[in-house]
Amino acid sequence: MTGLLVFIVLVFIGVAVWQLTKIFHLTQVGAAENSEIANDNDNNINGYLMFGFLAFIYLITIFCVVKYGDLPLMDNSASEHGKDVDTLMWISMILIFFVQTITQALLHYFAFKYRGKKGAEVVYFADNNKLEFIWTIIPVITLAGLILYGLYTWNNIMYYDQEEEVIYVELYAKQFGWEARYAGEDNTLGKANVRYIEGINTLGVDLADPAAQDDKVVNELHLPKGKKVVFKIRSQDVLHSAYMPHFRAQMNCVPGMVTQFVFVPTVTTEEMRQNDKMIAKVDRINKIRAKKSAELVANGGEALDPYTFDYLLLCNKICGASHYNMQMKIVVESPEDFKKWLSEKPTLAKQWAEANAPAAAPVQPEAVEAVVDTTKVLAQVVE
Ligand SMILES: [Cu+2]
Repeated sequence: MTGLLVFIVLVFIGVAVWQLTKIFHLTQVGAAENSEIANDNDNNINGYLMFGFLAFIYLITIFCVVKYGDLPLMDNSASEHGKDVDTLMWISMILIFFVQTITQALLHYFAFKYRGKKGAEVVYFADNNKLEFIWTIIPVITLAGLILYGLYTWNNIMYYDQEEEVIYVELYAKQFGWEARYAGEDNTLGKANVRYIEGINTLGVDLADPAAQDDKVVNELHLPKGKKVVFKIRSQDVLHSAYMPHFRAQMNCVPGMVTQFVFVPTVTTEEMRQNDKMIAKVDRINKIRAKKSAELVANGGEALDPYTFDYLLLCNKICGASHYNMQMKIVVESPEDFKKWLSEKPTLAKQWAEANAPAAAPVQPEAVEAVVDTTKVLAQVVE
């Protein structure tokens, strides 16, 4: 709040100074040459400032690459197709970096070279076919190559053979959280519709559907290493986006339709925790947390727990006030551990039956009183 007030005050001071200078200029009318027209000195200053700005954008780029270059996820992927996405990303980034470095230098150099000079003549020509052909055909070829390569990669990622052995998992998004449903023994997800949402059946599973009888709903996503997982993605309310950055996977969750993503996880959570780069990242996060903890403790608060790495499913579409906190933990483990974990989970049908079982008839309070009264009467009789 203080920051905002200081900012507003500074803006007002700026406006006041600007108005004062204008008044000052008005009082000078006719006194000297018209200072609104740039002279050679102004043009020279602006020409050199162009080089200054060029140096600024180069320096800030170098600074960001050196200081934050290890933060983007561009290697270390934890899925089979991840390497393809990373390669595509690297090619795009190198290309952009190369083109941007050259074009920015040219842009600023020409702004300097052709800065205003008194008496300079301008050469005018309407068009130049050769030039236009060159600067159209180069981007066309480059972009077409990138797009075709991207499409090819995307189709490879999304394709799976209906006959091969896969695990079906449903991801269900809603404001603001995730749930997952496993298809069970029959490996077929039962039908679901938002109209069936009731009580503990938060996904709206059609419990009359035979395929739904062995479905299991969980709040933590477990995946077996090396097995192909087909995600069927739904949303209850608004557009969300299922984003699993470490697996290079992202797909929109659209209310009223089922979207899909397929991948094979290749690195277990434990293995990723042992990865050198991941260890360095976790250390870095914990250093920041330790600093924050010291601040919190100094102000009478509680220290933060140290961070340990976990895969996450995040929402990557701004879907409302708590969007930032819409996440679910993902555990990648050996197929044996995965089987064991899943077998221990109850089916939704069983949970539903338990939650809706008719409760035992409660004891009526009047009946208790009547018993007490009878005891009293009996006691009196005995006396
Ligand atoms: Cu969301």
